[in-house]
Amino acid sequence: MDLKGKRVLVVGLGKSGVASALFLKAQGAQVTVSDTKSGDELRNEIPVLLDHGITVETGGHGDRTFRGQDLIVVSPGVPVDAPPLVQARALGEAVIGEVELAAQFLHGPIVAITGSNGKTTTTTLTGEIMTAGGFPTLVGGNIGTPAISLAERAQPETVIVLEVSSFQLETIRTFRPKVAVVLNVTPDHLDRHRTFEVYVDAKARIFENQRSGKNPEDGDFAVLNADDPTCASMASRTRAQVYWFSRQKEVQQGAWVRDGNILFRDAKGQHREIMQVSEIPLKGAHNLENVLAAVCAGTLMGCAPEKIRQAVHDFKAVEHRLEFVATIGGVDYYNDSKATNVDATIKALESFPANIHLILGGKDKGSDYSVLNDLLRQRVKRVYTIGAAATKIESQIVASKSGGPEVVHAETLENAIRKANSVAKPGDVVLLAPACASFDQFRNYEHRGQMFKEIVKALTTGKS
Ligand code: UMA
Repeated sequence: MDLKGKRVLVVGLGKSGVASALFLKAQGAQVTVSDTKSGDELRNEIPVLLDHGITVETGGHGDRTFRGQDLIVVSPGVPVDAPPLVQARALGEAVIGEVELAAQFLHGPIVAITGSNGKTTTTTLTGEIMTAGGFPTLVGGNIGTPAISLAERAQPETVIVLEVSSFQLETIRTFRPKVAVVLNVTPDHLDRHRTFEVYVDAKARIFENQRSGKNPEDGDFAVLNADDPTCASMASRTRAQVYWFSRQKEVQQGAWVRDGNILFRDAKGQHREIMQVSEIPLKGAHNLENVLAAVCAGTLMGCAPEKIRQAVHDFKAVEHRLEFVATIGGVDYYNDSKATNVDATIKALESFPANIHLILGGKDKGSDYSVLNDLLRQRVKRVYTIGAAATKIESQIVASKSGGPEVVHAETLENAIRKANSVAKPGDVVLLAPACASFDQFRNYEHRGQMFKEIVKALTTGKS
């Protein structure tokens, strides 16, 4: 892609937009950036762009800004059906996402990881496995480092491990992972995708440009969760060789568990032992799935079993994913702020047998919270609702008089933590696994998790 002298519009001025605009400018393009936020809200981002000679439009997307562009690069948070984009496409203008832009400039093999939950843990772990295996490796994507920001540092032999979201996959064209991993697919982002089918279709685009290759070694690989029915049904949507992972059954090709051991079987039917399940330092069955997926990706990329074992063994939980924060008066506090959908909350609840004080709520994404009811009955002592979704959650979860937990309308995170702290008994767990996005009360899920940790740590100091 030759960008010299081309007129390029970047839509959205978050992390992806800033990184794309600076990259495009460095490639010699004439760059304009457009964002719906006001200039004041974007006061931190604007100066660096102006310094680089980039034109900035704030406070809305002007019709005329979108006309006559050679290329439009959209940020993942911008809906594909936003009116100016629909109009631009109708006029024949090229509209791509930031990940597609990156794909044009990242020449090394890409390991792309998607799924409704577990993406960040699996991406980070796969990056560490590749590094332990001696491969030059860069990690980025939805994890928080825009893929385009890796382009400058990436050499042709660099392995690029990317977390990719359904939003990012919606705007690809040529993006072609050597290894495409789909961890699981459960309802999420229905406020944007409208239906589960549209969401699944977006995820399945990870396979769109994969190739079969004459010999098994030349082609691409798809790694799928054999225990997740939607994920398993995606096998028919790739030309790549399919490898499976399963925590429940033996697989023909891929990674599975036998007698507490993780095994990997290759295309020739030969299997080898990778490590024992008991050596995994992460809590929860979902993390075993994440490890199995990373074992597949690492092995398919050529990492030796002992290097994989070492990387898994040394792995620490990623921040905001079932992260242990503190024990106060015998009560354990866990931050799972990244549990931004109902399925992630289910996985968090499954990680603790009982006595949970659960903080739920935030910005609703069109979710059905009633699917939490069985686990709420079995494992949760009290629910504390916060944020904009509180009333909807309260109307859908089972009431205490019907065998459910007591529900406390706490409104804010701080209030919820303090109320939980005042009643929790030694052996209880206070868990932030909110099943919602954070944008009603926080900048993002990291901000929410950070606040959780700060408030909990203040309790420690208050008590000592
Ligand atoms: N904006 C517009 N017009 C619109 C909509 C938004 O101008 O119609 C502007 C907003 O005013 C804002 C900017 O776009 O200034 C935000 O863009 P963005 O939402 O794409 O945010 P980025 O900072 O670029 O972050 C994005 C991902 N965010 C989303 O997909 C919502 C980040 O994933 C990702 O880490 C980053 O790119 C780098 O790749 C976050 C996320 O929440 C973690 N992802 C979702 C998830 O994991 O569930 C998909």
